Amino acid sequence: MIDLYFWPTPNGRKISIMLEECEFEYETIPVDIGRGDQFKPDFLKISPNNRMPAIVDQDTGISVFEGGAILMYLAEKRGQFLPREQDARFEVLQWLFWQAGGLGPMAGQLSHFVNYVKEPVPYAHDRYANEFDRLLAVMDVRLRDREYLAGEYSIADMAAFPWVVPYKRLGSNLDPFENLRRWFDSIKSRPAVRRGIDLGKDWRGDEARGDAAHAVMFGQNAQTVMDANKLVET
Ligand SMILES: N[C@@H](CCC(=O)N[C@@H](CS)C(=O)NCC(=O)O)C(=O)O
Repeated sequence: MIDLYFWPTPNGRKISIMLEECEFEYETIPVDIGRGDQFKPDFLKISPNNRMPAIVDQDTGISVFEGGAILMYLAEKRGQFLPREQDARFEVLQWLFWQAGGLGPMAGQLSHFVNYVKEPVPYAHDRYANEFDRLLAVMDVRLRDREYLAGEYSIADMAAFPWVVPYKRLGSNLDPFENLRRWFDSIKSRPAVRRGIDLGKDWRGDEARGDAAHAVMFGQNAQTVMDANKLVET
């Protein structure tokens, strides 16, 4: 049994998709990031970066935070979606790290300047919009001669897909990217992906719209971390 610490955002959905693909038994523990659940002492012990997703594997007692590490853990536990052979494994890992270090952060910042900023900041918006589109083009080129990012369907695809899902809301367009569109439609049609994407879709609430939620999510600094960790037993 896996405990999934989750909120329905692209980073959370990477893991709900993987759990569904692997047919793991799991229990979902909501981490309402607009209400400050990410600062609760019990959660910080599992996820010291005060971010979800995180998991606890009840079978081993191991806890893991960071989406990429969680995907690797689950893939190794199940023996699926991350090949053992070195060349195939590193095909997957390089695209997994590409997502974690590029597509996710750039799309996340673009989302901030599209959805949450109080005063428009055109320079920042354009910087991240161009970067998001550049990364979509990188995927499109990669997918010219292969069905999935690393050949076979893998955790690299599961990591990238939820960050392509909001492309319209982010002001982008898949029309110039024929190969990416094919990849996107193929992943979207997988029943496990649909179940993973739908998890918690009714509980989003106003976490990013109200001023209180905005302050929790975007008013964080070093002091926030120091204060929250005073309550964490070591
Ligand atoms: N690099 C992390 C990013 C996780 C992340 O940024 N999660 C966001 C939601 S998408 C979060 O928990 N935010 C809480 C906050 O901003 O306080 C991963 O891939 O798991």
